[in-house]
Amino acid sequence: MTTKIWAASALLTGGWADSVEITIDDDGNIDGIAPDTVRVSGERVELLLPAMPNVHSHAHQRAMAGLGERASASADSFWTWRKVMYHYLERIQPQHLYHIAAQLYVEMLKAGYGCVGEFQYLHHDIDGSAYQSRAEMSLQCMSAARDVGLGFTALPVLYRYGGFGAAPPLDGQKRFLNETGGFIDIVETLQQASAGDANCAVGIAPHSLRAIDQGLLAEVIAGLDDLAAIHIHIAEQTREVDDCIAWSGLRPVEWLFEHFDVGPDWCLVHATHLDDTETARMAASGCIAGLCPTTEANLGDGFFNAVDYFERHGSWAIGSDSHISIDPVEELRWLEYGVRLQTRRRNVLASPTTANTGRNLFAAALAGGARACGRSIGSIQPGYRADFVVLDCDHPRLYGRNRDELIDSWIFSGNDNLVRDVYIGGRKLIENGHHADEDAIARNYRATLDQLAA
Ligand code: NGQ
Ligand code: ZN
Repeated sequence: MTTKIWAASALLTGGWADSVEITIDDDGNIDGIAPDTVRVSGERVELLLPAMPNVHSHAHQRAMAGLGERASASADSFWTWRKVMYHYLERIQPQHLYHIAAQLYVEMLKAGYGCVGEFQYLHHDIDGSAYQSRAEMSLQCMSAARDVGLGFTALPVLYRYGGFGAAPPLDGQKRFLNETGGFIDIVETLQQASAGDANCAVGIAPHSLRAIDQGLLAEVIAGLDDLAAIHIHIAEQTREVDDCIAWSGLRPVEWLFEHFDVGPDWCLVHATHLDDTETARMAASGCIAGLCPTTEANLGDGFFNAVDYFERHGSWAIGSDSHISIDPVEELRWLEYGVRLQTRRRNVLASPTTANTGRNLFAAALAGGARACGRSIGSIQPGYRADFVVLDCDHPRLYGRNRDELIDSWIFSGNDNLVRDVYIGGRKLIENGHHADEDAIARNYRATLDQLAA
């Protein structure tokens, strides 16, 4: 059965269109788009936008969001937060991860995210031994996404060392570790599990330059086919940059470009500390900067070099990372507010062709996010997934606004959630702000937290 949606206004690949009839095929792909069409049948919506990809998530951290905010005796930092996080994940077992991820993924859908890049590194049992399937934990995340209906790009994490120069791993990292063969097994298991599912893709995520060495990553890349994307944390903290220079004489992004063929299928997550040459190199390569402004603020990372990167037409995307905020609005807003506070100017991340800041940010994050997830999403055009968001245009924040103003007002005017409905692969999963299974999922989440606290 073919589904039809009729939108009074829709943001298509080429720009705004009115009275648009969208036909969706049985597989959940957009089949036809007919602007200026009188509505005959199909569900009527006011404003239809592509759903936003969320390119960076560590699902397990959803359960500890807010628990890293208590000052310790020493000066708190990214690294002290990491200790708290490592301690928290010590007890998480597969069924816990499933319920945490299901809750998280419902929250993502409700916020208007349509796909998640799950950067999953909690592979093994508590003592570091492999589960019966090495892919057990990543499969739990994949199942949660499929059950909830969220698009999913699995990014199983390659993790082998505790620091630059093949330093031995820390005790708290034993659940993360794999050699080449074990890691390839995880990726291939995920590829088999998702074969034929148009809502799923599989890439890889070397955790960071701290966690891999050149030979290991080269071997893994050579040993795998059909990867949706390669994601890596990079240059997030100044200490990481200093350690990289001390080890190799090169800055992290510099090192990566010298040793790997970084191109449009790479997503460099955070990339907070770039010099001018690195910024230019990233922009020219076509890789995606995976920006997570709320987590980067929360962890005290610093500011991404956005002004220069935007001037150089660099690609980028957003992620909710540690899940202290699950909201594309907040990520886009804080990206712009960061540069306003730094430059003491306004509308800094608008562009010569798109003067409306919110619209410019939204469109760029859709395009970069789709590519970083390695899927045909983020764009309303034939052949792409029917992943849509419908906003509540009667809400006082949006009422009376038109086209680009709607997106600007959504992103820059307040905090209540304006996402009314969300479709993934043509299925309406969020209706009037609710997911059909949200109560059961929330109950399981609470029971999981009780178990972890016991
Ligand atoms: C992570 N998260 O792997 O969850 C990291 C922290 C690390 C962020 N970088 C740990 N936001 O980088 O070693
Ligand atoms: Zn991360």
